[in-house]
Amino acid sequence: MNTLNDFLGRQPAAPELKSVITAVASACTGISRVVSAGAIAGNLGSAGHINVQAEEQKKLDVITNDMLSDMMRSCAPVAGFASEELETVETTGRTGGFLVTFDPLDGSSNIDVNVSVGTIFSILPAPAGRVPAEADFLLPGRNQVAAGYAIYGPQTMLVLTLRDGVYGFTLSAKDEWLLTHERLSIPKDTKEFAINMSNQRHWAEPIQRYVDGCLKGKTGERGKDFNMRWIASMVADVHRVLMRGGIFMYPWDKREPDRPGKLRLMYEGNPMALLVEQAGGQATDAYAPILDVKPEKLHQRVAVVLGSANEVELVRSLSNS
Ligand code: AHM
Ligand code: MG
Repeated sequence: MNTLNDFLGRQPAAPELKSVITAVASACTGISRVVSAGAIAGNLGSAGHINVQAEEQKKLDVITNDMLSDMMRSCAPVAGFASEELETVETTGRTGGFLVTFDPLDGSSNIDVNVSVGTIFSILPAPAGRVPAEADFLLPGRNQVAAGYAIYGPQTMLVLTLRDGVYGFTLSAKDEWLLTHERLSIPKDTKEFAINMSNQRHWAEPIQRYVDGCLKGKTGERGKDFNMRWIASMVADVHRVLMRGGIFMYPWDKREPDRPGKLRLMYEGNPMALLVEQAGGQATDAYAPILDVKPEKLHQRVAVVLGSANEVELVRSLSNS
């Protein structure tokens, strides 16, 4: 079976980009071990403080952020990085190469109940000839040169795009990433939707209408029954969409009207949108492609509606009408 190294060897990408991907994958191998050690290593539970997102940090949020940050500091082509868990960007003093943004442990509310979590990453070009500033990270997602995630589930997998299709690698018992899934493709139609239904009363009217159609099933205008899934781990929900189709939504809602959504553009929205588009799906903020959003702030939020193209298109047309 081909390894990640074999796969990267065949890609036309710059060797520096391949080293960044190898470094991220290596950090994810280590993260997989600390996540699976759980209570044995005393890794579960709260870290006892609140992060820059105003959310309670788990011990594993801190541990995994440190692991990825250390890896980025020692990876020569990385000029700077930004994490969902860190207030500001960190520069390495090097110039050129790449910027990396990451959510070190997405879905961390699930850690203590042993449900799948993941690491999400996005790789952007760094400016040439100078140490990057925070503003250099604020590029629309279309500028990503690569993106992906690791999922720590029944299997640990790395799902990756270098802008030419989406590939899945499974971590072997010998800590090798083996190519197990080639050119993932999201079917255009689906009968499966994922949304946190407990927020229903807060949604905008077009989202209410769309989900109402799914709930009415055969008896409503959609004329078919739908199934619902919500793991509360974006990585796990998006992984299901990439494997068998579906629509995943975390829309804007009325609870905090000035906040575009819950999920973060730079660490969650953009990398997942690139993967989904590369697999033939669509990824929007309900109105327009996420990859075209011009970031204004590092920790900016975004509404997310992604997955099977015909369903995402239906939400977009309801929202724009
Ligand atoms: P996190 O990065 O702090 O883990 O938050 C993001 C997570 C996503 O993985 C998931 O889709 C969402 O938050 C779940 O939110 P909710 O608990 O409102 O259902
Ligand atoms: Mg997250």
